[in-house]
Amino acid sequence: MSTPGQSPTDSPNTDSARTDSPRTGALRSWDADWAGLRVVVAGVGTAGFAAADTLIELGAVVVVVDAADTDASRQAADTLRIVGARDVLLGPDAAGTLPVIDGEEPELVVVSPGWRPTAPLLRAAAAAGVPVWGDIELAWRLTERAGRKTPVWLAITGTNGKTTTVGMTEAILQAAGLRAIAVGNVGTPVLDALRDPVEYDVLAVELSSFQLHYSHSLSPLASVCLNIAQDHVDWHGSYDAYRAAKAKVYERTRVACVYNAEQAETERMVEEADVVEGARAVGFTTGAPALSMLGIVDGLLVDRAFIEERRTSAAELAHVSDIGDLVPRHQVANALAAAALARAAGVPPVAVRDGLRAYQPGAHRIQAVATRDGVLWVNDSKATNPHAADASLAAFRPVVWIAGGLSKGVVYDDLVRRHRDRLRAVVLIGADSADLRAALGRHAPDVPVLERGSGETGTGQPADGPVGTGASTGHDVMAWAVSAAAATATDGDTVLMAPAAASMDQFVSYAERGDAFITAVRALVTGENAAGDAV
Ligand code: UMA
Repeated sequence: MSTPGQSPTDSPNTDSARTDSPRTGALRSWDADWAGLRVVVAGVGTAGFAAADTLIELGAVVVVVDAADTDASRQAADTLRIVGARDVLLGPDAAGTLPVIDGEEPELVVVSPGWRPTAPLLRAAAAAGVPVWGDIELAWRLTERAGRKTPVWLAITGTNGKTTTVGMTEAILQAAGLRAIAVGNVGTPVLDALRDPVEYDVLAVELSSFQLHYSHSLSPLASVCLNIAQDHVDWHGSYDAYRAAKAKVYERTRVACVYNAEQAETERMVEEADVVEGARAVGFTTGAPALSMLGIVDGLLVDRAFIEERRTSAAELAHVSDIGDLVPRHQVANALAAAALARAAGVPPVAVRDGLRAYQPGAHRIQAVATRDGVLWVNDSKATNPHAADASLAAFRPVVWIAGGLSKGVVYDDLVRRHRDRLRAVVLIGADSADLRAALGRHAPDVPVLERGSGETGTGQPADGPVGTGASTGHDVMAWAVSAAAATATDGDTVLMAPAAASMDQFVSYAERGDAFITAVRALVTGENAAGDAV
């Protein structure tokens, strides 16, 4: 870790766009001079809507663009026009160019996280020297506001476990009597929390690699990168670029950079980060903790980082059973990370225990759905990459594995090699799961692979084409997959839907994919016919 006399605006950026101009550089609080600022907001989804709405409230001149011309985008556009957007432009053509505002170039682009840096509009902004911020950067600049409490930020990223960890952090902070909320990638934009009549003490902010890429001056109280493995390589262009985005979470941290002591890569990120003078590196481990770490001793979560006598003793925080029954190791790691962030914010040990007891895990993460004829059905739709699927596959044996979807450019060889011995069969979903199919062919040639319309095969294609082309719906796909798995699984097996891929090729979201699985399994168990077609 180093602490140079660097100003926030000099921070490293991972693309060629500017992060500030003299005008935007002065915008560092809600009360700064936002009036009349010409801003293009890219995207009218959750993040873009919140950004546009906020900027309009601040008096900026806002033009919003979105490639989608759908009922949802039109509805959002109508609302923004009513509240005072200068213009909302929908459709691929509109989203492909940088619009002028009142005959002049925009002074700022605020981009939604799903937009790739290579999008033509962003390239045009970079070429014209217009600063590009994400909605998180905008929220950071608006955090200070006269007459309101300034909430502190706890920043959480990682390839897996982010949503669980922000939820646990929120629960621990609330158990300590703080007004705290989980925001960011988890679903509620930070900007919504800042405008909430509730004046929050602490924001537990889940940050995706996309959001970090477009963030430039965040300075959280404490930060963590839970773990890192291949994901979103297609968006970032390379694993190194993905890693660089994740590592930004530690920049300018004020009190504690929390790292995973079992993953050296995260510790290296801390060492490389420019932090505020006095910030400490704090590790977490599912083993016994060294000095300046949180860890596990005799089934207890203990703290050797945030107590005075840390050289000689540890403070008891909670029992592993406070996290839940049958807690997998990665869940213990998430709880330790959440505890470290909350302790950095001054929370007492007892609140860690109370918060972990109160925490309700989110749906779609290793969720037991039903047992029928000795077969356990588990929904892990949230396993959108190999690293997440690895954790859930490791928890069961033998497994009928429902997998496939948008691979995002990752490789499956290690995952298949590690788990081939526990696989009874693989049911492939996804519009194009060629990468996974090929890895199965290379490393698990004896494991039957079931694909729609092709019976048992290692090479077949879905008979009725990708969903979304009018042939069938995501619910049909999942009903087929569940029925194929039911025909294969026997007493003692687990059917695990942990796709190791994103859902958007066949479903609206991982939540919809998980709901489709639950619906199909419940129909199977109750004997109703939910299957779109027979195996
Ligand atoms: N759009 C374009 N052109 C593009 C890309 C998108 O016009 O090149 C438009 C789309 O038509 C759409 C809008 O932009 O109308 C969508 O923007 P978006 O994809 O950034 O999504 P939002 O609705 O703004 O939601 C975003 C996050 N989405 C992504 O990062 C893809 C949400 O994370 C987040 O909850 C929300 O902001 C609030 O912060 C979701 C996600 O899938 C859950 N995250 C990924 C993950 O967890 O793996 C990173």
